[in-house]
Amino acid sequence: MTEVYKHRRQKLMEGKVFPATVCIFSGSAPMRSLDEAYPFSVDRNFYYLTGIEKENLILVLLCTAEGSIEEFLYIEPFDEVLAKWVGPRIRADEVYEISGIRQVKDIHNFRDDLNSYIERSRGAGKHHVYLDLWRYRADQSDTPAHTLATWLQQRYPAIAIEDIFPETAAMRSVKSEDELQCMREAQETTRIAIEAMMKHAYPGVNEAELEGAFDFALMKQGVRQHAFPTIVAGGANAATLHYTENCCTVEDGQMVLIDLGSTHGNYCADISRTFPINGKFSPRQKELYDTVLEAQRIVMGHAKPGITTRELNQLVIDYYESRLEDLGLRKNGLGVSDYYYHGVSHSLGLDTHDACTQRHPVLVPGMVITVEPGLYVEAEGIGIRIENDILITEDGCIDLSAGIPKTTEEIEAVMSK
Ligand SMILES: [Mn+2]
Repeated sequence: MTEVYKHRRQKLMEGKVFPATVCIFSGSAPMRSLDEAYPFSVDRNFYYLTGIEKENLILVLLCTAEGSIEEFLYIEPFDEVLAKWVGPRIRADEVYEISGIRQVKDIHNFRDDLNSYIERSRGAGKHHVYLDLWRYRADQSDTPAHTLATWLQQRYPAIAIEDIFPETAAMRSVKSEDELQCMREAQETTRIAIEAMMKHAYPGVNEAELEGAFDFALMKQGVRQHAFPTIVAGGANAATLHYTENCCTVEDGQMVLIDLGSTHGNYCADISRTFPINGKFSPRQKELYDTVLEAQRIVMGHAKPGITTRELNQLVIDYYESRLEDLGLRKNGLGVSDYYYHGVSHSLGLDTHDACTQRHPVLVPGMVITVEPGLYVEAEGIGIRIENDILITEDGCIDLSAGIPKTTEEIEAVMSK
């Protein structure tokens, strides 16, 4: 794998010329309360370029005057006492073993070193410093990259600070065979855990118990990391798209919507299924369910290079438009947007809503996206979402989630076991 990370770093530096420096941070877990921190989750760009999952590390790539690339990893010094309490910090030989980076430096010298990189390039034109400056919300706290950008701007107003995000996003949005292998593994562990959960279902079960059945089956397979917080939503709870309370009883006759995923090597699966808690679809449930299933089939039939996710979503809207009357849903002036109010696809990878170059990307071979039409009829206490993950190929797509029970017959068969 070392070669994979090396190759990615080389690709990222292609076209960059002296003087230029790239700094990518691994991040650190925010504090939760008193002496307790939130679980650490490595910065996905840092992981993509190094394969290392430790806190407080900085990757530095720089172009030299001679036209070569230098690679450094800044780490915290090894601490014997800390090692006894929370485990060892990474050592230089491990850094090399995982990432292929030979030059390991003390993180305490990072800003002085940065100063010398900038100083060294004096007279050689504008120094470009590339940082991942992605920000999701205006008022979210600064990342280490934002803090560094502010610091650099104050001290070196003549340098140019650039956002590396579009470049890492472009690289990450097309998956290699190694990455796809991880994604297939995540699909398989998710499939096994979903089937375990379906078999565990019974009228009167609590949503939390179903979540527990899924988690137990994942942990039995050695998986501890979810792609995102699991959604288990019985009856009308399913109309709340990101419902995560998972604490209500699911009564006989109700359906339950699950949206969840396992991970493998930090690559995510993102699957939604909807099933009747008593194991048997009622005629009305089946009618609505098959409508969503057909919408998904239509999207998968059109997913190929050249089309955008916005166009795929329009296919769902158009199909629902044609079905609303028959389903008895065109009443009180209600339209499709009252029953379906999210997009059908997003990019999937190291992040569940993966890095993407555009909001509605044009599909290219190697992209992995979700296909997740939904239909939410709150008045009937029914919310349905069916979500599979697909790989875009040269002329169409491959359904990576094909093994996970989906038709009403397949689901009833699993639940009857
Ligand atoms: Mn999704």
